[in-house]
This record gives sequence, structure tokens and C-alpha cells, in this order.
Amino acid sequence: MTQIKGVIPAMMTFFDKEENVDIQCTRRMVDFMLDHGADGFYLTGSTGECFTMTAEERNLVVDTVIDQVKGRVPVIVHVGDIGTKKSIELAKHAYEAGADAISSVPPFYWKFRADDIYSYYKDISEATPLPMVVYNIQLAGLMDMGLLLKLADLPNVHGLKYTARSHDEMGYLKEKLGSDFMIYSGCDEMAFSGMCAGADGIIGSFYNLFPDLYKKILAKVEASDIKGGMRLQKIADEVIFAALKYDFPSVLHGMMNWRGLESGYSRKPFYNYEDSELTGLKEEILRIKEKYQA
Ligand code: NGF
Repeated sequence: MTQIKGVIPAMMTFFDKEENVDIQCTRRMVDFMLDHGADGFYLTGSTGECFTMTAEERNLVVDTVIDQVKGRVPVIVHVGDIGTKKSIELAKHAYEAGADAISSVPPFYWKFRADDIYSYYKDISEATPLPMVVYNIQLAGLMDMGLLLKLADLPNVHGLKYTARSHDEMGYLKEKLGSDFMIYSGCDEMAFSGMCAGADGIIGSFYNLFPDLYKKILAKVEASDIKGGMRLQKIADEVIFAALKYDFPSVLHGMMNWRGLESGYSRKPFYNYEDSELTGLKEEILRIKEKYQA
């Protein structure tokens, strides 16, 4: 697979007030993130509120972003859904639209057996020539190490997005699967640790907001500057912990607005904040800024 590395925002979906995908806003956000160092995009994942969207809407986001990116960075499209047939259709669209890779969470809600999950990934990854990035949310406990290794053996599976607060397994998998197999750390609070454990890149929600800060964290890893990297991660974490006291991902829209952007809305049932409801968060972030400037 093309070596897709670095800071990859799990892109939010930007809706207008009537809950339609806001195409102009999406284009502006692509440019904002690219101007601030994004190395790629991960579309229509959970941060992108994909499970509230129709296939047509997901495809519209994919088409819009790919058109706006114009090949400047790679685009990974999350095609996960509960039905294999639905995911295959999304994957085929991603391929035709010019995506660089696809990705998927395992099927969820019902209790699927490991063999069902294996077949799900096999069927989707065989449906297009695109490389597949398996998306493991460790907390969900749907896939164990044995299954992940079996999936990594599938011809089109070339990557793993690994969202966890510990990186022992992830580091082991990187070592075992080799340099051509891309591993992405998916927990923004643990980006520094994930990169130190051998990840090739980071995919996450807060990179919509400040990819620039995370570029600096990755540079610290590259320079083996442990103290510097930890300090920057601590700043990010304080902001993230403050933000996570609010409804997520809708709070991200409010925070993006503070970067001088009109970043649209989340879709119901996600709650949309009035700016006045976020005053406490804004003050907390200012305090964090002052603390670290001192
Ligand atoms: O939202 C989750 C839940 N994780 C995201 C990210 O891994 C999701 C993470 O950035 C993602 O990439 C996607 O949109 O599919 C968190 O929001 C962040 O670390 C704050 O906890 O696992």
C-alpha cells in the first residue's frame, strides 16, 4: 500500500442548519486542515457521524473531499456499516471516486462471531483493489489479537487503525507485520505514546482542530525528544479532557468556530451548542494556553 503516514484527521462531517451536507464548508475545512499540516484524510468515520448518514450522503462527502484535495494528500474512506453489502457498495464508490484506501470498523450491534467478522473484511477487501485498513476499537472488545493477525494475512489488508489507551499490542503487531503494514494510533490523548510504540501515523478527531500541534508532536518523536513530545501531548490532553466534558463530536464544531471558521453543525440526535453554552470551555482553554505560555 502507498505509505500513508503522519497526521490524519478523522474528518468531521459538516452539516448545514437543515442537516444537509454543507459542501462549501467541507471544502473550506479541507483547505484549513491542509494549510495546518494534515498529511491525509480519513472520511466518514465515527467522528464523521457516518452512522447517521445515508450511503448517498457518505458518497457526497467522499466526492467533495477528493475533488478539493486534488491529489495533494491521500484519502482513506471509512466504509463500515453493519451489512456487508452496504459496505461493499460504499467501497466501490470510494474506489471509483479515487480514494487511496478504505477502512472499516467490524460489524457491530449484534454479536457476530469471529468468523463472521473475518468474512466481512474478506468480502469487502476483495470487492475493490484498494488497500483495506482494519479499524480496531480495543475497548469494544470485538477483535482479539488472533483475529487481527488472521485479517492482516488477507491479500488486500494493508493497515490497522488501532484505537486504545495502551500500546503494547499495537507495538507487537507493528513489529510482527513489518514496515509495509501501516499501523495508525487512534487515541488522540495517546498520540505521542502510539508513535513511540512504532505507529506510522495517527488518525483522530482532534486533528480536525489542530493538526499543527500534532505535527509538532510527531516531529518530537522523530527527533527522539521525549520531554518535548510529552509536554506538547500534555497540552493537547488538557484541551481534549476539557472538551470531552461536552457532547462529542458536536463540541468540535464550536471549537472550530474559534479558529475563525464557520464549521457548520452536527446532525441530530447530536446536540448543537450555542456559543454562549461553551463559554466555560473557552475560558478553560485560555487558562491552559496561559499556563503553558508561562
Ligand atoms: O471517537 C473515538 C472512539 N475515537 C476517535 C477516533 O479514533 C475516531 C478519537 O480521535 C475516528 O478516528 C473516527 O472518526 O472513526 C477520540 O475522539 C479522541 O481520542 C478523544 O477521545 O474510539
